[in-house]
Amino acid sequence: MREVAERLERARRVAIFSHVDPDGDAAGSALGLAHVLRDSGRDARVFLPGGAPDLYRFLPGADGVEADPDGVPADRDLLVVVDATSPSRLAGLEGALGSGPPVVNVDHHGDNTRFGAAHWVDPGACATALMVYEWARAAGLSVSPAAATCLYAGIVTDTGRFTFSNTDARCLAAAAALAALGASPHEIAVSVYDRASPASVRLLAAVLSTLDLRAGGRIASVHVTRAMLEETGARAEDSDGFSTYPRSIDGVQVGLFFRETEEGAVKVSFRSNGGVRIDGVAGRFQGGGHPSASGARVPGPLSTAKEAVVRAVEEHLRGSDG
Ligand SMILES: [Mn+2]
Repeated sequence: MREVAERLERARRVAIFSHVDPDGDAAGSALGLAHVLRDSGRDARVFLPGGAPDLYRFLPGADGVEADPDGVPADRDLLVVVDATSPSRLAGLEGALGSGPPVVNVDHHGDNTRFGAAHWVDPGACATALMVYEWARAAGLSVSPAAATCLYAGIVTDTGRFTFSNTDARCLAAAAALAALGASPHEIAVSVYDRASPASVRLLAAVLSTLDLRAGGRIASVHVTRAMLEETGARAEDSDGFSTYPRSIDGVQVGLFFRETEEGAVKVSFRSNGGVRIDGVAGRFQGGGHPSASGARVPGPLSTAKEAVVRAVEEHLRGSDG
């Protein structure tokens, strides 16, 4: 942490980047860091691939989020990448790194490639937003209600509302402190979780009807196709939370969620129960993530991708049976 902290302290004009398909922690940690830096007299710009996701537009500062830059903004003296395991996760932003100012890498994914001039990777942190909060406290910097709101949002979403196995005393203590600093747990929960459109509920019904149980009920999967999005009028991001359903079924050790992308590839979310590690299987498909929550992007079509992934998970479960 120390070298990253020193570089942040010296920086005056910072650009902050995060990963493709920005989730609550990507947006929350990037915006929270930007608030803390600005409140301590720095200039900070936030870049997210595709801009701020609709779901996180309510976060203070989301209006100012910029999409892919044309190269590194020339006046920056430090680039900070948050919540991204490798530069390839930055998609269109990847090209902005490497030629310009030094990069520091702040992340909580154990499989982070430790890229950048300095890195701070803490797999024990429930969210990158937690790390940003702890850095701000250690540096003696103030955390405004706006910053607290962004950082809390990162923590609550990356812990599945404080239910995933990464939820621990450290993360709850930070959440409590952020609430004391002005984050509203209720308003954030309503903004993120209680805002289903009719189309998104119809999409959920369609997706759940694809439920497929394999390996004697130890593997469960559901999928969403482009056609289902068209038929229901839902948006791709409306399915963001659906990966939790297959895993929640009694007896399921691995839950899979397959999403057909616009380009014809298939995004796979891996979720596991009961100490089954799933990040290695995601890694076989050039993906990665956390031991019980990982992701990968697999070539289509959907049926082929699904069979390949299910087979790999079956093999993995047989292997872990010893
Ligand atoms: Mn995260």
